[in-house]
Amino acid sequence: MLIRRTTDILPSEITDKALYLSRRQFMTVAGVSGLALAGLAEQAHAKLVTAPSKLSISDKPNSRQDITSYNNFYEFGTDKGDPAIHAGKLVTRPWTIRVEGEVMKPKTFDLDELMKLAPLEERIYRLRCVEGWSMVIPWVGYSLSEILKRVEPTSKGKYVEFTTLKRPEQMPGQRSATLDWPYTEGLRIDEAMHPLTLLTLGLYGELLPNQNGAPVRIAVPWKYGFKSAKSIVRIRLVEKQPTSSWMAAIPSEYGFYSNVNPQVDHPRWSQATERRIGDFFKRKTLMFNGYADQVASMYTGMDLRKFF
Ligand SMILES: Nc1nc2c(c(=O)[nH]1)N[C@H]1C(S)=C(S)[C@@H](COP(=O)(O)O)O[C@H]1N2
Ligand SMILES: [Mo]
Repeated sequence: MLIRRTTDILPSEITDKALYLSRRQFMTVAGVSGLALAGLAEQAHAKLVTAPSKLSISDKPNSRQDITSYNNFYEFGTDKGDPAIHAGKLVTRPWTIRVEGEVMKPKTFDLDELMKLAPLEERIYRLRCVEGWSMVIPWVGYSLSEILKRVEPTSKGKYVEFTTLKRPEQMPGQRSATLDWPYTEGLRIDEAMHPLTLLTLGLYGELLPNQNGAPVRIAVPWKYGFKSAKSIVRIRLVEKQPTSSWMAAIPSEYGFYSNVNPQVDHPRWSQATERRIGDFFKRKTLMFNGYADQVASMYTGMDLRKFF
Protein backbone atom coordinates (compact mmCIF):
# COMPACT_ATOMS: atom_id res chain seq x y z
CA MET A 1 0.00 0.00 0.00
CA LEU A 2 1.18 3.52 -0.76
CA ILE A 3 1.63 5.84 2.18
CA ARG A 4 0.98 9.47 1.37
CA ARG A 5 3.72 11.68 2.72
CA THR A 6 2.86 15.22 3.74
CA THR A 7 5.15 16.52 0.98
CA ASP A 8 3.13 14.77 -1.72
CA ILE A 9 1.33 17.08 -4.09
CA LEU A 10 -2.20 16.32 -5.13
CA PRO A 11 -2.81 16.07 -8.88
CA SER A 12 -5.33 18.92 -8.50
CA GLU A 13 -2.59 21.13 -7.05
CA ILE A 14 -0.29 20.36 -9.96
CA THR A 15 -3.03 21.35 -12.37
CA ASP A 16 -3.62 24.62 -10.53
CA LYS A 17 0.07 25.42 -10.66
CA ALA A 18 0.22 24.64 -14.38
CA LEU A 19 -2.81 26.79 -15.10
CA TYR A 20 -1.35 29.62 -13.06
CA LEU A 21 1.94 29.34 -14.95
CA SER A 22 0.15 29.22 -18.26
CA ARG A 23 -1.75 32.41 -17.38
CA ARG A 24 1.48 34.26 -16.70
CA GLN A 25 3.13 32.71 -19.73
CA PHE A 26 0.22 33.69 -21.92
CA MET A 27 0.42 37.33 -20.96
CA THR A 28 4.09 37.43 -21.92
CA VAL A 29 3.36 35.53 -25.09
CA ALA A 30 0.59 37.65 -26.47
CA GLY A 31 1.74 40.88 -24.88
CA VAL A 32 -1.70 41.30 -23.33
CA SER A 33 -1.91 43.07 -19.99
CA GLY A 34 -4.78 43.46 -17.57
CA LEU A 35 -5.90 39.89 -18.02
CA ALA A 36 -4.61 38.72 -14.66
CA LEU A 37 -8.09 38.38 -13.25
CA ALA A 38 -9.67 36.91 -16.36
CA GLY A 39 -10.30 33.18 -16.53
CA LEU A 40 -8.02 30.94 -18.56
CA ALA A 41 -10.80 30.19 -21.03
CA GLU A 42 -11.24 33.88 -21.82
CA GLN A 43 -7.50 34.32 -22.26
CA ALA A 44 -7.34 31.41 -24.66
CA HIS A 45 -9.90 33.31 -26.71
CA ALA A 46 -7.89 36.55 -26.68
CA LYS A 47 -7.38 37.82 -30.21
CA LEU A 48 -3.95 37.40 -31.78
CA VAL A 49 -2.67 40.20 -33.97
CA THR A 50 -2.46 38.79 -37.49
CA ALA A 51 -1.96 40.05 -41.03
CA PRO A 52 -3.80 38.49 -43.98
CA SER A 53 -1.72 36.30 -46.30
CA LYS A 54 -1.51 36.10 -50.08
CA LEU A 55 -1.25 32.33 -49.62
CA SER A 56 -4.83 32.09 -48.32
CA ILE A 57 -7.48 30.48 -50.50
CA SER A 58 -10.91 32.02 -51.02
CA ASP A 59 -13.02 28.94 -50.07
CA LYS A 60 -15.37 29.60 -47.16
CA PRO A 61 -13.77 28.40 -43.90
CA ASN A 62 -15.49 25.70 -41.89
CA SER A 63 -17.04 26.82 -38.62
CA ARG A 64 -14.95 26.91 -35.45
CA GLN A 65 -17.34 24.30 -34.10
CA ASP A 66 -16.56 21.89 -36.98
CA ILE A 67 -12.82 22.51 -36.80
CA THR A 68 -12.62 21.93 -33.05
CA SER A 69 -15.00 18.98 -32.69
CA TYR A 70 -14.13 16.69 -35.64
CA ASN A 71 -10.47 15.83 -35.17
CA ASN A 72 -7.81 13.22 -35.71
CA PHE A 73 -5.37 13.24 -32.80
CA TYR A 74 -4.76 9.63 -31.86
CA GLU A 75 -2.89 10.62 -28.70
CA PHE A 76 -6.38 11.35 -27.33
CA GLY A 77 -8.27 8.45 -28.88
CA THR A 78 -9.30 7.24 -32.30
CA ASP A 79 -12.86 8.64 -32.52
CA LYS A 80 -13.33 12.05 -34.13
CA GLY A 81 -14.88 13.37 -30.92
CA ASP A 82 -12.20 12.03 -28.57
CA PRO A 83 -9.67 14.89 -28.91
CA ALA A 84 -12.27 17.55 -27.99
CA ILE A 85 -13.24 15.49 -24.93
CA HIS A 86 -9.77 14.49 -23.67
CA ALA A 87 -7.24 17.07 -24.93
CA GLY A 88 -8.28 19.71 -22.39
CA LYS A 89 -6.06 18.01 -19.81
CA LEU A 90 -2.90 18.54 -21.85
CA VAL A 91 -0.70 21.16 -20.19
CA THR A 92 0.81 23.29 -22.94
CA ARG A 93 2.80 25.78 -20.84
CA PRO A 94 5.72 25.90 -20.51
CA TRP A 95 6.57 24.45 -23.94
CA THR A 96 9.74 24.32 -26.00
CA ILE A 97 10.73 23.02 -29.42
CA ARG A 98 14.23 21.66 -29.85
CA VAL A 99 15.63 22.23 -33.37
CA GLU A 100 18.70 20.08 -33.93
CA GLY A 101 20.55 17.61 -36.13
CA GLU A 102 22.24 18.71 -39.34
CA VAL A 103 22.30 22.41 -38.48
CA MET A 104 25.05 24.90 -37.68
CA LYS A 105 23.14 26.48 -34.80
CA PRO A 106 20.94 24.00 -32.89
CA LYS A 107 18.54 25.84 -30.64
CA THR A 108 15.70 25.34 -28.18
CA PHE A 109 12.87 27.77 -28.90
CA ASP A 110 10.53 28.68 -26.08
CA LEU A 111 6.90 29.22 -26.99
CA ASP A 112 6.96 32.92 -26.15
CA GLU A 113 9.95 33.30 -28.47
CA LEU A 114 8.06 31.44 -31.22
CA MET A 115 5.06 33.76 -30.84
CA LYS A 116 7.32 36.74 -31.62
CA LEU A 117 9.82 35.23 -34.05
CA ALA A 118 8.04 36.46 -37.17
CA PRO A 119 4.81 38.37 -37.85
CA LEU A 120 1.74 36.19 -37.37
CA GLU A 121 -0.34 35.69 -40.51
CA GLU A 122 -3.80 34.33 -41.02
CA ARG A 123 -3.55 31.54 -43.62
CA ILE A 124 -6.78 30.03 -44.87
CA TYR A 125 -5.81 26.54 -46.07
CA ARG A 126 -7.54 23.40 -47.23
CA LEU A 127 -6.96 20.31 -45.11
CA ARG A 128 -7.58 16.99 -46.88
CA CYS A 129 -7.59 13.94 -44.64
CA VAL A 130 -6.44 10.70 -46.25
CA GLU A 131 -9.75 9.20 -45.07
CA GLY A 132 -11.70 11.24 -47.65
CA TRP A 133 -13.00 14.32 -45.81
CA SER A 134 -11.76 17.88 -45.98
CA MET A 135 -12.08 21.23 -44.22
CA VAL A 136 -11.03 24.82 -44.76
CA ILE A 137 -9.21 26.22 -41.76
CA PRO A 138 -8.07 29.78 -41.00
CA TRP A 139 -4.75 28.99 -39.33
CA VAL A 140 -2.46 31.52 -37.64
CA GLY A 141 1.31 31.27 -37.90
CA TYR A 142 4.25 31.89 -40.21
CA SER A 143 6.32 29.86 -42.62
CA LEU A 144 8.39 27.12 -40.99
CA SER A 145 11.33 28.45 -43.03
CA GLU A 146 11.55 31.34 -40.53
CA ILE A 147 12.80 28.87 -37.93
CA LEU A 148 14.84 26.66 -40.25
CA LYS A 149 16.86 29.54 -41.67
CA ARG A 150 17.77 30.69 -38.16
CA VAL A 151 19.39 27.34 -37.29
CA GLU A 152 21.33 27.23 -40.58
CA PRO A 153 20.86 23.74 -42.07
CA THR A 154 24.08 22.07 -43.26
CA SER A 155 24.38 20.44 -46.70
CA LYS A 156 23.61 17.10 -44.98
CA GLY A 157 20.25 18.39 -43.78
CA LYS A 158 18.22 16.83 -46.59
CA TYR A 159 15.09 15.91 -44.62
CA VAL A 160 13.22 17.29 -41.62
CA GLU A 161 11.66 15.11 -38.94
CA PHE A 162 8.91 16.36 -36.60
CA THR A 163 8.18 14.74 -33.25
CA THR A 164 5.04 15.14 -31.17
CA LEU A 165 5.05 15.24 -27.37
CA LYS A 166 5.03 11.89 -25.57
CA ARG A 167 3.21 12.26 -22.27
CA PRO A 168 0.91 9.28 -21.61
CA GLU A 169 -0.26 10.76 -18.27
CA GLN A 170 -2.02 13.50 -20.21
CA MET A 171 -2.44 11.73 -23.55
CA PRO A 172 -4.64 8.69 -22.85
CA GLY A 173 -4.36 7.37 -26.42
CA GLN A 174 -0.64 6.81 -25.84
CA ARG A 175 -1.49 4.11 -23.30
CA SER A 176 -2.63 1.97 -26.24
CA ALA A 177 -0.26 0.75 -28.94
CA THR A 178 -2.31 2.29 -31.78
CA LEU A 179 0.91 3.75 -33.16
CA ASP A 180 4.54 3.62 -32.10
CA TRP A 181 4.65 6.75 -29.88
CA PRO A 182 5.74 9.48 -30.10
CA TYR A 183 4.04 10.42 -33.38
CA THR A 184 6.64 11.42 -35.96
CA GLU A 185 6.39 12.86 -39.44
CA GLY A 186 8.83 14.11 -42.05
CA LEU A 187 9.33 16.32 -45.08
CA ARG A 188 12.08 16.78 -47.63
CA ILE A 189 14.04 19.95 -46.90
CA ASP A 190 12.64 21.81 -49.95
CA GLU A 191 9.10 20.93 -48.83
CA ALA A 192 9.87 22.09 -45.30
CA MET A 193 11.34 25.36 -46.62
CA HIS A 194 8.39 25.97 -48.97
CA PRO A 195 6.53 29.15 -47.95
CA LEU A 196 3.22 27.24 -47.73
CA THR A 197 4.56 24.99 -44.94
CA LEU A 198 3.18 26.67 -41.87
CA LEU A 199 4.39 26.70 -38.30
CA THR A 200 0.94 26.93 -36.80
CA LEU A 201 0.22 28.66 -33.50
CA GLY A 202 -3.48 29.50 -33.77
CA LEU A 203 -6.75 29.26 -35.63
CA TYR A 204 -9.65 31.68 -36.08
CA GLY A 205 -7.42 34.45 -34.71
CA GLU A 206 -6.90 32.73 -31.35
CA LEU A 207 -4.36 30.36 -29.80
CA LEU A 208 -4.68 26.75 -31.01
CA PRO A 209 -7.25 24.70 -29.11
CA ASN A 210 -5.57 21.59 -27.65
CA GLN A 211 -7.48 19.23 -29.95
CA ASN A 212 -5.98 20.99 -32.97
CA GLY A 213 -2.39 20.50 -31.79
CA ALA A 214 -1.66 23.17 -29.19
CA PRO A 215 0.53 24.96 -28.63
CA VAL A 216 2.32 24.47 -31.96
CA ARG A 217 1.81 22.18 -34.96
CA ILE A 218 2.70 21.99 -38.63
CA ALA A 219 0.29 22.55 -41.53
CA VAL A 220 1.32 21.26 -44.98
CA PRO A 221 -1.76 21.97 -47.13
CA TRP A 222 -0.89 20.01 -50.31
CA LYS A 223 -0.35 16.74 -48.40
CA TYR A 224 -2.79 14.44 -46.62
CA GLY A 225 -3.59 15.69 -43.14
CA PHE A 226 -1.51 13.15 -41.24
CA LYS A 227 1.68 14.83 -42.52
CA SER A 228 0.79 17.86 -40.36
CA ALA A 229 2.04 16.74 -36.94
CA LYS A 230 0.44 18.27 -33.85
CA SER A 231 1.87 19.42 -30.50
CA ILE A 232 5.45 19.14 -31.68
CA VAL A 233 8.45 19.26 -29.36
CA ARG A 234 11.31 18.51 -31.75
CA ILE A 235 12.38 19.34 -35.29
CA ARG A 236 15.41 17.40 -36.44
CA LEU A 237 17.29 17.84 -39.70
CA VAL A 238 18.61 14.54 -40.99
CA GLU A 239 20.51 13.17 -43.98
CA LYS A 240 18.30 10.12 -44.69
CA GLN A 241 14.57 10.02 -45.34
CA PRO A 242 12.94 9.50 -41.92
CA THR A 243 10.30 6.81 -41.32
CA SER A 244 7.11 8.39 -40.01
CA SER A 245 4.76 6.70 -37.54
CA TRP A 246 2.22 5.93 -40.26
CA MET A 247 4.86 4.56 -42.65
CA ALA A 248 6.10 2.28 -39.88
CA ALA A 249 2.59 1.15 -38.97
CA ILE A 250 1.26 0.37 -42.48
CA PRO A 251 4.00 0.82 -45.13
CA SER A 252 1.82 -0.41 -48.00
CA GLU A 253 -0.77 2.31 -47.37
CA TYR A 254 1.14 5.38 -46.16
CA GLY A 255 4.17 6.61 -48.05
CA PHE A 256 6.64 9.32 -47.21
CA TYR A 257 5.32 11.87 -49.71
CA SER A 258 1.55 11.49 -49.25
CA ASN A 259 0.81 14.34 -51.65
CA VAL A 260 -2.92 14.76 -52.22
CA ASN A 261 -3.49 13.08 -55.59
CA PRO A 262 -6.92 12.16 -57.01
CA GLN A 263 -5.23 9.76 -59.47
CA VAL A 264 -3.41 7.64 -56.90
CA ASP A 265 -5.89 5.69 -54.81
CA HIS A 266 -5.36 4.50 -51.28
CA PRO A 267 -5.09 0.67 -51.44
CA ARG A 268 -8.49 0.40 -49.73
CA TRP A 269 -10.45 3.34 -51.25
CA SER A 270 -10.53 5.89 -54.06
CA GLN A 271 -9.04 9.34 -53.54
CA ALA A 272 -10.85 10.88 -56.54
CA THR A 273 -13.49 12.63 -54.42
CA GLU A 274 -13.90 13.97 -50.92
CA ARG A 275 -16.59 15.31 -48.62
CA ARG A 276 -16.06 18.80 -47.26
CA ILE A 277 -17.29 18.70 -43.66
CA GLY A 278 -20.65 20.47 -43.60
CA ASP A 279 -21.45 19.69 -47.26
CA PHE A 280 -23.94 17.10 -48.39
CA PHE A 281 -22.50 16.34 -51.82
CA LYS A 282 -19.00 15.12 -52.51
CA ARG A 283 -16.59 17.20 -54.56
CA LYS A 284 -13.64 16.29 -56.76
CA THR A 285 -10.30 16.12 -55.03
CA LEU A 286 -7.79 18.52 -56.57
CA MET A 287 -4.23 17.61 -57.57
CA PHE A 288 -1.92 18.61 -54.72
CA ASN A 289 -5.12 19.66 -52.94
CA GLY A 290 -5.40 22.68 -55.27
CA TYR A 291 -1.84 23.90 -54.64
CA ALA A 292 -0.32 22.44 -57.86
CA ASP A 293 0.75 25.85 -59.23
CA GLN A 294 2.85 26.41 -56.14
CA VAL A 295 4.25 22.94 -55.44
CA ALA A 296 4.17 20.69 -58.53
CA SER A 297 7.66 21.77 -59.64
CA MET A 298 9.16 20.09 -56.56
CA TYR A 299 8.11 16.71 -57.98
CA THR A 300 9.07 17.09 -61.64
CA GLY A 301 10.23 13.77 -63.08
CA MET A 302 9.06 11.75 -60.08
CA ASP A 303 6.68 8.81 -60.52
CA LEU A 304 3.98 9.83 -58.05
CA ARG A 305 2.59 6.27 -57.96
CA LYS A 306 5.92 4.98 -56.77
CA PHE A 307 6.62 7.91 -54.46
CA PHE A 308 3.12 7.96 -52.95
N1 LIG B 1 0.46 14.09 -33.27
C1 LIG B 1 -0.53 13.88 -34.13
N2 LIG B 1 -0.65 14.71 -35.19
C2 LIG B 1 -1.65 14.52 -36.09
C3 LIG B 1 -2.54 13.43 -35.96
C4 LIG B 1 -2.37 12.56 -34.84
O1 LIG B 1 -3.11 11.59 -34.65
N3 LIG B 1 -1.36 12.82 -33.96
N4 LIG B 1 -3.52 13.23 -36.91
C5 LIG B 1 -3.26 13.81 -38.24
C6 LIG B 1 -4.41 13.71 -39.14
S1 LIG B 1 -4.77 12.16 -39.74
C7 LIG B 1 -5.10 14.82 -39.56
S2 LIG B 1 -6.32 14.68 -40.74
C8 LIG B 1 -4.85 16.15 -38.95
C9 LIG B 1 -6.13 16.72 -38.39
O2 LIG B 1 -5.94 18.04 -37.92
P1 LIG B 1 -7.15 18.82 -37.25
O3 LIG B 1 -7.76 17.93 -36.21
O4 LIG B 1 -6.56 20.07 -36.66
O5 LIG B 1 -8.14 19.14 -38.33
O6 LIG B 1 -3.89 16.12 -37.91
C10 LIG B 1 -2.77 15.26 -38.15
N5 LIG B 1 -1.77 15.41 -37.12
MO1 LIG C 1 -6.07 12.50 -41.59
